[in-house]
Amino acid sequence: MPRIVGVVGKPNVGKSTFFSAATLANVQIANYPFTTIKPNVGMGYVRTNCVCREFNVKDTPGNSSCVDGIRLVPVELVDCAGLVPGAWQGRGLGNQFLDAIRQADALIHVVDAAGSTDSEGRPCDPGTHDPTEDVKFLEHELDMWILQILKKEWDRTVRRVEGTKEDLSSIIEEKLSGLGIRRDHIAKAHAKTGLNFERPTSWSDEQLLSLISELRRSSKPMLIAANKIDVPPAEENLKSLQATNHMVIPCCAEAELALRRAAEKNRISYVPGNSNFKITEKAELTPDQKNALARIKEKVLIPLGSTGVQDALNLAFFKLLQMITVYPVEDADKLTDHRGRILPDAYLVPYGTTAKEFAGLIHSDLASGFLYATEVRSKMRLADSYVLKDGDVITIASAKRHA
Ligand SMILES: Nc1nc2c(ncn2[C@@H]2O[C@H](COP(=O)(O)OP(=O)(O)OP(=O)(O)O)[C@@H](O)[C@H]2O)c(=O)[nH]1
Ligand SMILES: [Mg+2]
Repeated sequence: MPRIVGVVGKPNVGKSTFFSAATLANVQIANYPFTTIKPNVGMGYVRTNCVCREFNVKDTPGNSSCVDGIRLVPVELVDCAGLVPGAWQGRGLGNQFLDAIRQADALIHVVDAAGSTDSEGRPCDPGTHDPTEDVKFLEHELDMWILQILKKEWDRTVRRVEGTKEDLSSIIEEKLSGLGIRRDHIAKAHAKTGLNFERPTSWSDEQLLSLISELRRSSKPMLIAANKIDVPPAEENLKSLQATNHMVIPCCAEAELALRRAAEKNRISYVPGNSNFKITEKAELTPDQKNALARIKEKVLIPLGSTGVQDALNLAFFKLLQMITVYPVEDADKLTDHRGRILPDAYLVPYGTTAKEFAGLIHSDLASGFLYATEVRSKMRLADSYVLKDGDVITIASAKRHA
């Protein structure tokens, strides 16, 4: 199952700018709240060191691309409508926001680190709004949303559970499956809170809320993109944002968008996530364009090492979702598929995926006829239950061949 990351936050913080920089999709961006109404879904990329350098081959990627030994693997992103306090009760574009978030497996919370927008996303003087409030508020909104759904007929349900010894986890799963909350999330939250699932009538309101917060943390893990870092008070706010116990990535979505657009027009060469770019020799830049690029270098790339957008995407998939990159090939010596392409595909799979499960992700026939898999480096045969490692290059022997 491909994983989806949601770009979330209050209005006017730069979510669509971030999304557009990551996907190069043309979406509406403007300095007022509720610019985005319908969620935008698009394809971005995570970057990882390609194994082509280690094997010393020139690869011919199919499902991904490879630039200077860096594999860019496609991932799905959703740009959500802005969330305002009370969204769980339908305030603002609450319903659109929450609907989009159902499908998300992890969240990049874009925060206006400069504090230049109030809690509803209206522009205010930089430094006058405390961005840590936005972090607390978003989590509260999500918790209230989950609580509202779980609470429906809760009292009756829990009494029944105790009477009939039904499994409470299954009931919670049924109630919350529409929010993307699965069995493993419930098990994690259960273990974390230590609540007695056989006696839910004994839980206090606080205990129920603590379960909900844990369900949210496990089903929608979140990191913070501290955006508008180019606006002076933003850097001062980083420490307090870090104190909220989230990964915080300083970010300038606007700079990333400018660099990606300039690269698209061949004015510069730039690999997303790099700490530098190069102006193309034949590029005819206007003085304004030159100045803008120089400013990005001086204000963002040199002090921060990158614009932060790619770092946020990578951390969302590799750390929050614990994805790894695996390269399936058919010929272990040539590292090719049946069409002769070298290291054609890079698959992102969650850590814990076994060799046989991986076969099933490529093609169901490969899994049903699964004989064995080998790891190309060691040439060792792997058991069905072998847990794949990041950077594994795998061949799969199957009694059935897929087309
Ligand atoms: N200074 C600065 N401004 C930015 C940055 N990123 C976005 N902006 C500006 O912030 C404003 C809002 O950007 P959007 O991307 O439309 O914000 P949004 O969060 O999608 O807003 P809604 O769709 O209304 O929820 C625009 O004027 C952007 O140009 C940044 O990194 N630095
Ligand atoms: Mg938007």
